[in-house]
Amino acid sequence: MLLLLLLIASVCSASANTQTYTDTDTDTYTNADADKDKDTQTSSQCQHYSLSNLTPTNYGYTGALNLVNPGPYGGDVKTLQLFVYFQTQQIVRIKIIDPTTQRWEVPYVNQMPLPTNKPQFIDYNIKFQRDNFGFSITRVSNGEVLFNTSPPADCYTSGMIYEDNYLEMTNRFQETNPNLYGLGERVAPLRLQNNFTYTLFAKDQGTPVDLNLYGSHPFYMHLSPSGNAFGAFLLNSNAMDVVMQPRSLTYKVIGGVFDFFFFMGPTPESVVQQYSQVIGTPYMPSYWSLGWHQCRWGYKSANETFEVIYKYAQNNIPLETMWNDIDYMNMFQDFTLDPVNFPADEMKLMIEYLHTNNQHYIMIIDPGINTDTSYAPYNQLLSSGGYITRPDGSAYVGKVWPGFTIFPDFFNPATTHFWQGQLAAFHDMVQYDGIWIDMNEVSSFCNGDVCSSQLTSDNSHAAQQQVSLHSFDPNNPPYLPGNVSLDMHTINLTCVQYGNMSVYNTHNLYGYSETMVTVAAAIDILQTRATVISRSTFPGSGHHAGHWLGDNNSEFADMYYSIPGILNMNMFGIPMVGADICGFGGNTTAELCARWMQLGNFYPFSRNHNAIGSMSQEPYTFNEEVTAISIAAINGKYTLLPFYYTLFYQAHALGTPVVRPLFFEFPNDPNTYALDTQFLVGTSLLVSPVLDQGATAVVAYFPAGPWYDYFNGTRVPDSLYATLVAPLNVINVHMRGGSIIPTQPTSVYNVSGYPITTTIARTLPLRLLVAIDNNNQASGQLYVDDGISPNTYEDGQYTLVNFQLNLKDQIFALEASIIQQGYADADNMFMETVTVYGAADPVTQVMVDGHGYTDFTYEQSTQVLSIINLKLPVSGMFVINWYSD
Ligand code: MIG
Repeated sequence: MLLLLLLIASVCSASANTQTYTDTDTDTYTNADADKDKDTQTSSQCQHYSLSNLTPTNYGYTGALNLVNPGPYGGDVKTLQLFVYFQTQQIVRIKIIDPTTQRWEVPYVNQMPLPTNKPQFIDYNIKFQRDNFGFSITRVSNGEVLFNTSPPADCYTSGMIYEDNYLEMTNRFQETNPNLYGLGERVAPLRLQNNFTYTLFAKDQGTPVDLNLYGSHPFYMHLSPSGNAFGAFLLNSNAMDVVMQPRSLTYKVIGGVFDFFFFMGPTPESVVQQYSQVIGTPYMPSYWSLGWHQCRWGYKSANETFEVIYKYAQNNIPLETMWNDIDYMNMFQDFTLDPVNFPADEMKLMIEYLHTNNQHYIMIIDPGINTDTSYAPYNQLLSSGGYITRPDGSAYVGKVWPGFTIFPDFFNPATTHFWQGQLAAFHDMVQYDGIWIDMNEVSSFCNGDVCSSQLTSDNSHAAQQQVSLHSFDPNNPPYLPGNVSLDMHTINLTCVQYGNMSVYNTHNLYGYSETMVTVAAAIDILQTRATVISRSTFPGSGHHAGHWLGDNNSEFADMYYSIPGILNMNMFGIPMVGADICGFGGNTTAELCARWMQLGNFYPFSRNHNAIGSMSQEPYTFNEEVTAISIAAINGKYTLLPFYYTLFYQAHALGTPVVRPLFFEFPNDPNTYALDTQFLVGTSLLVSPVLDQGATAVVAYFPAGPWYDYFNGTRVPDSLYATLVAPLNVINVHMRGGSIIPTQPTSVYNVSGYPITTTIARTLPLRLLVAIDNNNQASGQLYVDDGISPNTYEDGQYTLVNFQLNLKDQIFALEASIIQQGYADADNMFMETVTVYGAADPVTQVMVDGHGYTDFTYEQSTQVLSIINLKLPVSGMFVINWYSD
């Protein structure tokens, strides 16, 4: 023992040869500060690589990394190549590969081409530690170190390890217990723990807290003590652990390459926007998909499904989309109908009825194709060759709802053709409007080759062969992320996909690949935007489709967890997201469901969904009170659709999240850092739901305001925390001073006999809500297009209006200016009401486009000004003035 210590000490003291590389030739690019990192140590026990030949290139740097000490599991790569790409002023990519042997790299996801030269300005400074290799990234504006992989002298963090089946890299933090977010998908509070190991590996499991779930998102955001945000994305699809310690974060990845994208922000919003430049901005959803969705597992027949539609209408509850789960299928086989309970003629009538009323229909599709030899899709998939195989080329057989199944390989072009053909043929029979893809982790009721007692002898035989052929077991690699065999509830990771891709590498991409293929097929078949939600996701999924958070339970705690759940997905570039409203597993209660209907109608994606065997939870099943609360909640969402849709335009055009945590807007306010019981819609609406059973009040946090009650405009007294009254029929929502939001109030237009849908809602007169801030200003936008055609934004077929409020010479001026005028129907949309919150001085005069206007009311007690009976076309500019004389 003593000898060992002496040895380490002598090795350490022999290593004074510290050097930090910076790009000294190009001072514009780096604030060269060569010898700042004095705590460098070489040849220590934590050294694995040294850097040589660091060379500036047109786009950044390249260099060679040479192995010094091997890592723990063997197969260390002797020489690596380092690339640093200065992508944009705020984005730098650092990639480390084996130049002699091609390793697995994630296809499709990265949308950012390699730079050919450096940006003129950059916000980061990259430094390298030559011996005991590591790199660090510093924010130029304030010198804070954002990411630092250089091991310090005392080796409390180790250098990079790069082996055949194990990659390790540690980032040490400047501060202790930093504020970190992301690393999903999981059910967890918003702010990550500083002493915890997070596993990233797509898995079908019933949403246990803190464990890895359906999607894998190796992205995190770091909010520095300075209030600046930074993002790190590791483009890698292999299973990994991210080990959090108070002063460091360690990636432990079982394959692929290190391919990092770093985002300088500096605001949290800009970090997400920059991330979206790499993974693709969110798709533009169909307008109708923002409406209200009703689903459940366990609608036993077309009749029962139709009854739900009917009861919605009877109770005057808006219903936009009716869904069916796997119940509709014949023996759970995709692309079939149960001939007894869901006969084709009844389905046709039901969907025609829905369409006549401007309503929509979506059903589930699972990936597994049943190996029933009399089932045509099976034979077609077999003959296409587009299925996942064992290493010997034979079809891999797992088990899902229909029994034994093979799995389409969505990376195979033959499968694209197969899938599109099936979906098209099925659409001839069932005129669906969107597709719900489930079980794509990919989920199997087997654990690899162990399929319970019904396991075919074929499978176990193949399994034995596998193990004897390879000593390396991909299902249980030497480093095992999450400490659970990787083939649990999924297919054998020895399987192979198109082009000899190994499922060991592609597992996390199954849902992503199915999403891309399904969305492309849906666009082709429907000739509209695709409305698709997928359970398994990966970075880039949000570029194509939406997501629901999976199998929660009908518990108040699960309702709370839905908030960090939707906020995380918005950080991951998947803003079209919601949780199963009223809860999936277990029995809900009238109280929980009422609260959840109110909260859930602020999710971007609002769907009530329930498990088979649980008590019914459609909004009309409880009592009149819950029915009324639900109608108000859904109308509330429809009223806000112009606002939500504008937020989706901003997401699509700029990568902006639709809903966001409070720290995004108040990054210098530590009270917001762990706040996940409230959230913001856009930057303007603060939602503060009741999350506790029996509560009739909620303590809400109010960061710097002013804030106004969204519903009646009264100003919230300036204090940090307020106890808000919240009887069962109330959800507290506040509007932030400085914002302007477009609405289309629906509740007054409840024409009986016609269920309110988004089709009707979007024809109603508009109302502008203006909330004045402390500088007497406010601003906002309205985006309108036809809501359904693909590429309206790309083709300029939209109208975009900016609203700006200013005060000049005691006169307020609200101006609408047209940014883009490409949607002809905007001429037929009219602004009818302008409501102003925080009009402190009594308003006596109003002018519209320079003419005196008398149709207004001013309420002194609430300081609300309402200008009514206007008829201002959305496609035209206008100026409204008001003042006291
Ligand atoms: O093994 O299709 O998350 O929403 O209702 C369960 C039945 C399969 C899981 C989905 C859930 C859906 C259910 N599915």
